Amino acid sequence: MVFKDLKIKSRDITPQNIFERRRQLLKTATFGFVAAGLSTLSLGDAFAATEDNKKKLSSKLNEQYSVKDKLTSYKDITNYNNFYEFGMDKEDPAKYAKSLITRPWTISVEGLVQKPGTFDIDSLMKLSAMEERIYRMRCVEGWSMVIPWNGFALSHLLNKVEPLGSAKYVEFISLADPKQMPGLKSTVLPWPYQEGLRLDEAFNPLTLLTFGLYGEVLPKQNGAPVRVVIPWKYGFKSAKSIVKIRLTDKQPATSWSGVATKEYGFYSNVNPNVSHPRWSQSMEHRIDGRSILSPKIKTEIFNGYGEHVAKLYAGMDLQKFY
Ligand SMILES: Nc1nc2c(c(=O)[nH]1)N[C@H]1C(S)=C(S)[C@@H](COP(=O)(O)O)O[C@H]1N2
Ligand SMILES: [Mo]
Repeated sequence: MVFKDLKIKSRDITPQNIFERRRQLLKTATFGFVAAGLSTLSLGDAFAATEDNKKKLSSKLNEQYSVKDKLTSYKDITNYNNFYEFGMDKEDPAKYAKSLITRPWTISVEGLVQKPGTFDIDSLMKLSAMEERIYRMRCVEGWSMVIPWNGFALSHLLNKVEPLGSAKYVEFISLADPKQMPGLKSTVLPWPYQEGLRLDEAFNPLTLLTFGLYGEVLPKQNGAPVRVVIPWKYGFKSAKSIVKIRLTDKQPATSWSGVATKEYGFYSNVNPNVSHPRWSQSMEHRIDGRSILSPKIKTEIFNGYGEHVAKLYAGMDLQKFY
């Protein structure tokens, strides 16, 4: 029986083991069969001792939008974070985001739309088929990760509310609740955390409304219960723990460009040719298990997603619109 070897002792199983195993199985069997098989296995043991928010998500790998780079480990993805609502050190979100309450949770979608609405997170997750997308993520600070996300194109939600012809931008607003988020005491950023995209960027199929990673619902430190992921832009564009999405006709203000306009432009496309005012952006340190002494790798324009997104910026001076 093909699944026999999956009955390993639970202490030997990490979410990553299961994920890798599942991907191998997916290559040799049809998806429905594997999904049905997995749900009846004793894999539950592996998760029994974990938090209830570690629920598995079944999703299908989207090969067209996935890279083949070596994955960053679950441990690194969930312990080296930027989520200033929970502190400024990379280890802070893993330590303090436990206080985030992710149910009940709603997103309101409003502004220049025909059908504004409030979406409950659990029904929102069923709006479209969940996909797995393996994306490169590049932080402006010079490190990068390769993360298997779970979600579906943001366009599915945007289409549901029917944007008006006058809508030109999409604004994302994160939760800002001082009772749950100790980092709000700091004035390093204006709260709530706010980000934005041009409407065509928001509709690009790569822009992912994201509910999980490594096949499980998002850990709180990664922006539970719902965030966006925009892989051709620096990480800070990918707002976490979103409560509001607003369609506008004017370019929205964004938290980071409010603090340092020269350093964090509205577009923030990954671009090795446009330096941050204080450092070069031409190289990156890939966090994927290699030694920290190993050489950095070259950063690619649009983080390597040019074939999908370069057309969005045809004719634009990307030195000016950084
Ligand atoms: N609300 C909110 N969203 C946020 C941030 C934040 O501080 N607050 N940090 C951003 C930055 S700088 C990065 S690099 C990514 C990190 O996402 P990750 O921790 O899931 O890797 O989240 C982005 N989204
Ligand atoms: Mo970042």
